[in-house]
Amino acid sequence: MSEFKQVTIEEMEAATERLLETAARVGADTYQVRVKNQSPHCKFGEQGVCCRICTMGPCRITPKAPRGICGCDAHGIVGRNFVRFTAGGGATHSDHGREICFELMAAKPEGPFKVSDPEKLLRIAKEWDVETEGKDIYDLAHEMAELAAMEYGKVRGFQNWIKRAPEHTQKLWIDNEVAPRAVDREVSTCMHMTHMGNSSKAEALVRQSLRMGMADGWGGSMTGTEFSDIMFGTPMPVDTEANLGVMKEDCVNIVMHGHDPSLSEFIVNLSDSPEMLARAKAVGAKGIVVSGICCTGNEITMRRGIPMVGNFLAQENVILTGACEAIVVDVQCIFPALGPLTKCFHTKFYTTSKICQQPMSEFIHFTTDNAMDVATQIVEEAIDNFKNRKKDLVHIPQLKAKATVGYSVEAIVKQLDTVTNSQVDKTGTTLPLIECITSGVIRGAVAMVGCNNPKVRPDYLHIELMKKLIANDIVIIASGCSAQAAARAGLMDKAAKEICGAGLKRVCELADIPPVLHMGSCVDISRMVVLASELAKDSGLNISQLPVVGCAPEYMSEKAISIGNYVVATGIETFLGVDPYVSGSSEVTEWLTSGIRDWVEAAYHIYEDHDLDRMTQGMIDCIEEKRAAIGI
Ligand code: BF8
Ligand code: SF4
Repeated sequence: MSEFKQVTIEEMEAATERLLETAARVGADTYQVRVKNQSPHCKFGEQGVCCRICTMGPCRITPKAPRGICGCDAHGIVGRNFVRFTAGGGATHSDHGREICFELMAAKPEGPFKVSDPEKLLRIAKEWDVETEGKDIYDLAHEMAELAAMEYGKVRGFQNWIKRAPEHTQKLWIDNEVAPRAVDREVSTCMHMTHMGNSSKAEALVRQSLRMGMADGWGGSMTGTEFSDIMFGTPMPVDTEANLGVMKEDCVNIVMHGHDPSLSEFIVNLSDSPEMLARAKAVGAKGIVVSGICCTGNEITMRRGIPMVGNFLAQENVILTGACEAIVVDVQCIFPALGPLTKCFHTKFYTTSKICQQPMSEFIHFTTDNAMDVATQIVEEAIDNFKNRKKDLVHIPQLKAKATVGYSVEAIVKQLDTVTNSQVDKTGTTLPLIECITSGVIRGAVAMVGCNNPKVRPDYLHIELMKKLIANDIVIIASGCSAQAAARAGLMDKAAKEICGAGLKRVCELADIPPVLHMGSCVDISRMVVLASELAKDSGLNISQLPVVGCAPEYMSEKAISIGNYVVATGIETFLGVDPYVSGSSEVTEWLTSGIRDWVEAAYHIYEDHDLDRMTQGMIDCIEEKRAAIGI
């Protein structure tokens, strides 16, 4: 095993500073400049007490003006804003999942969309009581994709996936009216409830926010995850690298950004082809490097070992290297700054989805009918663009860390099978992990998720929280930009066991895993709630009794709040390092941080000051309290 090499936050910040010098040279605008221009932020907006739901407003709540023109108070305004924030996130994740269903409907044995994991397809068909006997696998795939898409608009009943949760949890959801109905219906209900003159009661608004989040996590996101696995393969451990140094100066660099794994899969395949390599050599490049940012990056690293060049706030840095021939985006988390920024360099900026159309980009509509043509055009044009580099602008910071990624629930269970040495057959279960937890070798687990955010020192909380937690024998499962922060810092290197507590270090050695497990993209947080459900079923405990917490220390997006709502509603205490614009209402805050515990056995912990030590201690205390409560 090689020696552990961490990449520090200071090294990453120094690299960014160097790239900002290039930005200044070419007169480019960057987020660091725009943060200054936007500061200080509007206090009404920050507290969530501004309403512009009707044209009698906008109304802003102050001590002198405690009600809007219609009479709505701060609790109603904050609550309505929170519902709409959640609906934005839930709709976004879920629509991504729907797109995956349409792609699976177009799958054919000859490709390009194929069934890569027929075993998973059969397993889900059985779960959904669909007859599989004697059916062609592609016929079954089309039937299942159709059924999954119908879930978005089903007239009656709850999302199919909730049957995966322990019965106790399902009952809580149904009894407390947070069990998710059709995804589209929950989005509509959010918009209807928050129209002028409808709900203004904090309790009702918080309840609908949870149900909306549930339709995401136990609906659209789970569909996105599971059906992507069927099409592109269920992730298994694979070695890769992370940070800006994965780009190579003597190669054509193509960066994939966004969330949908489809186009990037084809681009990865093509970039390995002899024809494209020959084309690259012909323009003087040694090869082609495809790397990823944000959740598209997570999807292709988990399945293909493609390196992660950065996360959300690194998207401008990639272009500032001067060595990016093409940045190819699909949907979500794409800075509208990329258009103007790429124009300062030779970089081509491709938008490919009608959902994400941006000025100063080249729009090539990617569909199931033209998938390979689009991928070919982009790779060829990127290669041909190599010669247009402005050589004096090229600077790739030499920061790079090793990572092992690909820990789907299936991969974790398989990995655990290798360490089972007891008489009882525990194959295919989470029991070995439960034993590590009950014996105290591992104290518990934290699910670290979400974005980075200039309001917080970017990536600092992700990385430093994880380091402190693993030093305290707490294993981390991570996804989204949090996972990429960990990978860039080296925490997904198996050698990172060196900075773990003795117990976790031992487990990492025995199971041959890093202490921070990459579970995928943000829609893959659905994997985390499935894992929690499996742990609960295998241990006989309720999810809320497990020494497991969730944490989004630096999040910025509506999607993250939708996630927070389903994680908490699943029974997992959830720590936020940024206030979701609810501080303006004591009632909404009280419901979120305490009241909802009566419905779902968990609540939020909001750390508006995003203090590292307080957050670390808060999570450790929560885990230890849960251990004490079950007598371990
Ligand atoms: O869905 S963590 S910045 S990339 S929203 Fe976006 Fe946030 Fe990153 Fe993935 Ni998730
Ligand atoms: Fe103002 Fe009420 Fe209209 Fe909101 S709904 S803008 S609070 S009048």
